[in-house]
Amino acid sequence: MTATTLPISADLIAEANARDAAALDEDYAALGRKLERSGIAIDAMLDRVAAFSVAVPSWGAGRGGTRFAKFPIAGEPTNIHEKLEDCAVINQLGRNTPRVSPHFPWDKVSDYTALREEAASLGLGFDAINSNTFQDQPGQAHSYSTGSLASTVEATRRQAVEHNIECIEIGRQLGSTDLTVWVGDGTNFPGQQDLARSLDRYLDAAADVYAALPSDWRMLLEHKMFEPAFYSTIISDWGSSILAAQELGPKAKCLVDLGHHAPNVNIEQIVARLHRFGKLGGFHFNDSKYGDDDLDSGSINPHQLFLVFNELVEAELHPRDGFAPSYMIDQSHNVTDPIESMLSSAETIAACFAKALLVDREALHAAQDGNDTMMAFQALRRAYNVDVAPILARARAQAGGAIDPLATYRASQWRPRKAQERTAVGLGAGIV
Ligand SMILES: [Mn+2]
Repeated sequence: MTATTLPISADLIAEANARDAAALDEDYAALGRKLERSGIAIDAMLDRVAAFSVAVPSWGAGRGGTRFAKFPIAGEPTNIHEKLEDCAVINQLGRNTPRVSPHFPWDKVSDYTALREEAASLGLGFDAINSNTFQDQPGQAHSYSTGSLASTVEATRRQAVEHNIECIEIGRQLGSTDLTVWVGDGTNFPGQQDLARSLDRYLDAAADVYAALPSDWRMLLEHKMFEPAFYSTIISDWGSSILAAQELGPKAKCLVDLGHHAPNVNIEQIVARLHRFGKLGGFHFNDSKYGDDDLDSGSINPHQLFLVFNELVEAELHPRDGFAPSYMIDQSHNVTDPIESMLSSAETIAACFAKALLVDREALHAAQDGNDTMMAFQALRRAYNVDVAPILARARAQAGGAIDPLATYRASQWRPRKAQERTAVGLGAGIV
């Protein structure tokens, strides 16, 4: 058992909580009385919320960028060790992000057993492994400039397959059980590639990766409509994703990134459909206004996030084929401190989960079956309108986290302290 040393002083958290405790007790009691009138025991909700968690991506700990620029902040992490430290800060204060989803080759080290122990010493474990065949690395034999798993070049496809297999091997050492595969393969011009044959090549190569999965692993296929390819993308939508997952086999599931759809698509319906066919594997949470904006979860459309969780709660009540979706934040923090964004986002995600739990399912189903449209809608609206913040704060505090995570984080002076210790990151552009 690895001894745990968390990065923020427990005394500082305790002092901050002592200031906020009386107000929280009052708010929690008031909400408890309100929920009790609807037959809901707040402590049971608290237990569900306390058990909820979402993974954070290692790359999310650094400032993201756009195609145009990146504006680093002083004290940003520059390697996986510093990223783990920052992720530990997020989990220590928020208490609902105990796992980090690493990315290879960005997070490569020479000793993964040591990395796993290092994470454990910070109170963290590892979530899904993300492979990367959407960019070239120094010294790479074959370029991915015209595709990876779907490349027309056999040696390139083999290289992409081998990279994914290496990711599985690393993941085994880190204690992961999911491989998330997103490929940028696609075309920028009509006629550039044969749309049918390129999918055949992808499916053949993906089957080679699938064949290397250990028995308890899953392969999560992440679709995305466009970018970097702007005419056609190989796994562009949930339809392509579920067809590929069905062809690959039971360990292949679909991963829904909230930003990877056409504008105004009904994502909660996609969630229900994927679940219906036992193919809902996981989520990348973020928000968007125009495209794959990778904005903070719930910052633009928190209602959509609530409706997604409403489907997830329904799915949990009617499980099919091992319902165990993996939840991860996938955002690009261009103008905020990534720690603050992920603290705020994890809270928003947990809040939408809590609100979905509050839906009176009996009333909802009765209204649906009786075609009482307004009352069905009101069953959702009543839950959405509840301010669940006291439940989230109580869950954090009872686990040793902060009642007010952002204020406590700022009081800790973490970033200014790290600015003194860490090497400055370079300028440059690039979406991560
Ligand atoms: Mn994603």
